[in-house]
Amino acid sequence: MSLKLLIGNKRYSSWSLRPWIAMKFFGVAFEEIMLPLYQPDSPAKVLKYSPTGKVPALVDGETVVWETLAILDYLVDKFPTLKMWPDDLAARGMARAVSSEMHAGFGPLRKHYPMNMMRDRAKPRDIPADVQANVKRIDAIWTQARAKHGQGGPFLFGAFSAADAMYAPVVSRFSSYAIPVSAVSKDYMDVIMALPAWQEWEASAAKETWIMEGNEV
Ligand SMILES: N[C@@H](CCC(=O)N[C@@H](CS)C(=O)NCC(=O)O)C(=O)O
Repeated sequence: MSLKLLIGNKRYSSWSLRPWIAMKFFGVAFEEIMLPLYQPDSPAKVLKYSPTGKVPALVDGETVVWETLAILDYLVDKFPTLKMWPDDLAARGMARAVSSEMHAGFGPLRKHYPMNMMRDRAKPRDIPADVQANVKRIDAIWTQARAKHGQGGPFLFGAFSAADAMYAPVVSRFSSYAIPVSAVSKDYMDVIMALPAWQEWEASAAKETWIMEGNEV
């Protein structure tokens, strides 16, 4: 039975992008079930699959996995040959640490700069101090990962890993809000945004017609 991935609007659903881009990158076949969020009937529709009423959720037969990091780890266990975490123990430890840091943190960035893939990039915003601190930390994570473990390829830990999936929505935010970053981070962002999976997601997001109230286009 094929895997089903429940996701939200591609323009806005940052959490959905994470397992989606990982599954696409690693060639894991799945059926995409897109449920538009923020509509009056959205919670009831999502609750049919996901006990938290949130997306993403992965359905594998009778098994449902929710929470993004848990979904990625389920895929790691189900498809061990795909090597979704780095092989090297030190790299793997750091990849997991920075992925957990993403999963649990960066509240100011998430709150003030929600993902909006189609945002007009010509409208830069002032960056509040708490968001700036998040940006600085993420820039440091990307720079350190690339310097310590990035020799084998252009991604954070060389080859594409779950850590890149976890940070994909940050790439979108830094790009769409024109947030200045270091040259290393800028190069990394260009690599992510050039991925065929990224372009596929972005093309679908561009076709979405529902615009969140109060959100800049
Ligand atoms: N901790 C969750 C967060 C999931 C989440 O907040 N998803 C948002 C969409 S990006 C959602 O479903 N929002 C709808 C709602 O809260 O009603 C995860 O890791 O998957």
